[in-house]
Amino acid sequence: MATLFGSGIKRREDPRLITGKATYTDDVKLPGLLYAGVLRSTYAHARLKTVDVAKAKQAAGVVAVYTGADIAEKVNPVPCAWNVPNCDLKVPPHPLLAVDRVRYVGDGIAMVVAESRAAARDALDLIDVDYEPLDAVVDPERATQPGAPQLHPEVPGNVAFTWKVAGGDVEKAFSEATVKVEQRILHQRLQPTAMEPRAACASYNPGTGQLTAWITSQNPHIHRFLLSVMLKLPEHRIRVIAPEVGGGFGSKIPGYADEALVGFATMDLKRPVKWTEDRSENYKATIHGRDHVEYVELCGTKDGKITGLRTRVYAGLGGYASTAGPGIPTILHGLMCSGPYMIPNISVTVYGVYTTTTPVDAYRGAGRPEATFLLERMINLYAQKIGMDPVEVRKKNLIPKDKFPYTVATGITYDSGDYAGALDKALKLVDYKKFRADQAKAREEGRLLGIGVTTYCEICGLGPSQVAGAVGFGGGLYDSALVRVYPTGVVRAYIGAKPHGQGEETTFAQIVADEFGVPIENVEIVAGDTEATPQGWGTYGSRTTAVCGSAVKIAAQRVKEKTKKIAAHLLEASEADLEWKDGKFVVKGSPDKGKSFGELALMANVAWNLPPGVEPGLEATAFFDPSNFVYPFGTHVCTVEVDAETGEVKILRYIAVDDCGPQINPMIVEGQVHGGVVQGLGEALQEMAVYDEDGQLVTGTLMDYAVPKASQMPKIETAHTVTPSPVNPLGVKGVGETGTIASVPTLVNAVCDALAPLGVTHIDKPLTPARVWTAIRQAKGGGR
Ligand code: MCN
Repeated sequence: MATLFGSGIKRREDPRLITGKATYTDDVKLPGLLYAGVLRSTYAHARLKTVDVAKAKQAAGVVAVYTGADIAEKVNPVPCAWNVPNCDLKVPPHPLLAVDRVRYVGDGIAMVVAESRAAARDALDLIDVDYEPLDAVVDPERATQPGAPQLHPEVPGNVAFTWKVAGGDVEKAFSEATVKVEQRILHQRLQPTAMEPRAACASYNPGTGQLTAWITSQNPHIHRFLLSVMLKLPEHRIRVIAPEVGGGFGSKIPGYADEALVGFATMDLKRPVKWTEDRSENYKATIHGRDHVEYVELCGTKDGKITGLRTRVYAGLGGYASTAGPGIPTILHGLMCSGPYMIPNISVTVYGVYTTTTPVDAYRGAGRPEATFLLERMINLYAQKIGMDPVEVRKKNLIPKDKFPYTVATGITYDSGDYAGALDKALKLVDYKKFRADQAKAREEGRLLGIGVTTYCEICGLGPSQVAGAVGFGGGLYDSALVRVYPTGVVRAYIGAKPHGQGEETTFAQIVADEFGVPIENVEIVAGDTEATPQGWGTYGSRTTAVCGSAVKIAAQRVKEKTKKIAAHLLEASEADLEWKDGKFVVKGSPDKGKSFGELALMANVAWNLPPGVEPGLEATAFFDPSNFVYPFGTHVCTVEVDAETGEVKILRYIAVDDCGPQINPMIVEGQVHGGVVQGLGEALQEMAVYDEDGQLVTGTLMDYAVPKASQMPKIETAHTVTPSPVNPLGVKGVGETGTIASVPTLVNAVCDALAPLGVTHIDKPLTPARVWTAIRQAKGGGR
């Protein structure tokens, strides 16, 4: 029987999504439903002198208005759940509604609950807030300098933490090195733009004391826990349902005040309450990503051997520490600063800094795009300085495939890899030598052609729970599956993770259908309801397949072991004499004597004739905790032509060679790579959150925030290599973030390569035509 693992079947979730038959949080309608709206600060930093809600309370249709003072004693602040140790982390309280001070434009001040959405909106305008404006600071480096506005009294200098990791002897490496390069690198702040903004709907049953909350959530079990903390309600009284979620990209991981406020209001009013962001609100009130200022130095020999890397990072956290905020620039960025290279001496210092901006948390790639970008940019600068081809420098420093498991200087151990294999494949696809020859010819004609080659690896498949505990993550990082077989032989797998666009409804069904030899139509994957699914830790960090998929596989195997016992009993054979063939257990040598999975499912469930000691029913649960992270890798190549007159960048070819181990569904993998690359090219070319000096978000609408459009994107050519991971039973690695991680330096290096003859060495991303044009003018000695 042909296996489904490896087959590019169409995503089963798509028909309902693209025909409008899916249920999102905002589609939830309950009898007596009320609508909430949140009044948000229009100042980046201000004292709240008075918040007068009298008029709003009187307005037509208004049922309740809550201020920070009203609820302060009844709820707990929004917790930060990644308390990175050994860095003197300071997490000042983040109240659900501001009490005496606001710290970013969008900080919640009051919540109105009304009979209709319009009434709630109108009433927000009637709230009179008397602000005493304070100075804003939006740049994380400037926020640490003397005289900068201070956000939290308990955090002098706005420095929330100082985190360091070091391996080898970096001082010695730099003092002995013959070649050194340095660069200030900016990872601009980005605004996650999921198609569906955040929403929450909650209903409370005063009889049972049970709260049900529908939330746009990437991790319902984490949200249950966070709600329990914020609402002071026992966890078993809370059911979180994440219906269809229209994309998250990290922004639907954190615990937010708004979701808890909806829970609070429904318990207070004993009527269901719903709140849904609009896009402008989303851009202010939902987390942002990146926001690093880095000072990076790299040293090496004249013949291309890298000997040291040192970076000092100012990582913006926003006005408060978001759920995973402190873990991203440290664990997911600092520890990944060796990339796929053997760099014996590394030192990373990260200052986590509060600024009067929207809180920063995980955004697709979270820390790893920043680490990959700085390495890949520095390697190109180094190659330029020593006059060596940047691909040669990479080849000289890549970790060879026979060195795995390999421990890098930052202390983490990579599982498996064949970095040179992926590089060779990509170079062949682009025909690197020919491109260099074409480029030389084009240069003679005055045309600016460039090529960028990124070799990357990333940490994902998060991860072993023990490590999670050791690095201060406030939860486990195992995952779970309950595989239940019905009497008629159809199967449901209830999973702990919560896919929200990635396609596991299809890929996990492929795993189960293969295990049982049943058609995929007989298998359904259920996710996103804490009442139905076993404890899991969510979909992020490209972990779902490696961790939760492994739990699915193991649970299915357990079910199958039970059916084997029953088959042996019914066939009056010993288990050792049975073999699995074409969806049946058959007696070896007598292929006509067998029991199909369907027959065994029925016998297990009706329990008429079970072997002694075997319980009725057919289901199994597995909790899988991997022994290590997984480290996917690959090489991305981009060729560009730059118009020196306009600064416009035209992408000629984009090639992505990724290795995520054996691919369950190559079509889905390709889709993930495409999506990731497009997101990364958005970061490289045009996306940037812009605050003015007063802390106003200038890019607060889709008119101003430049999300890439399909028409702007190149054809993306994909290829892969297959290097299994030894740390999970499927051998898989993650692929959900590879595109965002690899594409940004690939594009920027290609443009810098194109402009090298003009003397341009570096341009801060995003590479808008204006920036490229200015860099060309400045390199030519002209001004702006
Ligand atoms: N897959 C596969 N074979 C492999 C590895 C993965 O077939 N060897 C498949 C998986 O089974 C799954 C998909 O590829 O269908 C991605 O799986 P995985 O790499 O495990 O990533 P996760 O499911 O954990 O997704 C998280 C990742 C992250 S961190 C972000 S952010 C992101 C992303 O996925 N956000 C997304 N992709 C997204 N895609 C959509 N549509 N929407 C988002 O919000």
